[in-house]
Amino acid sequence: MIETLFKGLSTQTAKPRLLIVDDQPINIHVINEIFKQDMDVLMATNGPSAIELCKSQTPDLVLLDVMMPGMTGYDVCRALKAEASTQDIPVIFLTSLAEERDEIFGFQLGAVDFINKPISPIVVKSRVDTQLRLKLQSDQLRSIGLTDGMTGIANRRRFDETLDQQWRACERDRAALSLIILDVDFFKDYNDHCGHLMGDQCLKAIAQALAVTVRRPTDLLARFGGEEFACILPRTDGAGALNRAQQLLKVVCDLKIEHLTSRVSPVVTISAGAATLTPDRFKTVFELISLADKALYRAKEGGRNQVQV
Ligand code: GH3
Ligand code: MG
Ligand code: MG
Ligand code: MG
Repeated sequence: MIETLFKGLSTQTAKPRLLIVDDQPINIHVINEIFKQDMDVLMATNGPSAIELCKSQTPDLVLLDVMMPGMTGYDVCRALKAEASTQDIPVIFLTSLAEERDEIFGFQLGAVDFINKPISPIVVKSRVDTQLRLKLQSDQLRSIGLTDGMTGIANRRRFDETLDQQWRACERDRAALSLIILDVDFFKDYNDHCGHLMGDQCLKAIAQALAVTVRRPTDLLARFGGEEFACILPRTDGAGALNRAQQLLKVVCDLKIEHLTSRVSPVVTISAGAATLTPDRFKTVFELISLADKALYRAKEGGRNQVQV
């Protein structure tokens, strides 16, 4: 369950994934011997395939040779740091270049360490372990910073970041982007009648049920505000969003959480507003949020426990 709630963020249980880049297969072999027991090792013998592996496999650390034909290790590092999806992967240069200015240049490009060949296996292992520990800590901090503490789903910050990213991606691909905003019906009355602790339990149960339903890897469910949730659906048209919103209403209803003071149903229900836009430079994400918000308002006005678009 936690896996699904944290989808998109790196998991901490698997072996660390290390990418070794060197144009000499014998060098790769020597380093692989040090790490193959404890790590999931990936290998590349040139810059372009190293970059490709970073994008597709997101290693936790890259050990990068500098002198390679065509694209140098410096070029690779520069490319990784320029791209959002790879810029947080730590890079350690491993090179026979031993001049002070080479080392300084490596750090200026964003490397976290610089090791000279010939290597001492135990020193390489210690330095890699240190950087992996730091990487794990920063992944954990990032994950905490993007997660809602009470429900375990994405928080508002992650929602905002993701909506911006998906807006740009859909604009580039001329694809539709849908947004659903959901709000618990008569939740103030639920709190008043059952108490805030039960109210919290209710919100957790709703978040879990919604999270199980939002399954596509590019979709994101987030806690939007107090008792409001939002669901980002990239590459989804209006009909798809309506369909998904109706599903979300149903799974909450099916929880059958007793709500004796609701004026719409004997169990807890939610209302939803759905909106769809194909992003372009004349529109903004705020328009999409505002459209979904207005639709939610109509769902409330129309009697609650319903979807409006
Ligand atoms: P409506 O159907 O119009 O949405 O009515 P409502 O009562 O749900 O709306 P209102 O905005 O008046 O009340 C929202 C309530 O949600 C009030 C607030 O105390 C409660 N709430 C917000 N966040 C939390 C939370 O984290 N835990 C609990 N227990 N209650 C929360
Ligand atoms: Mg080389
Ligand atoms: Mg509300
Ligand atoms: Mg409400």
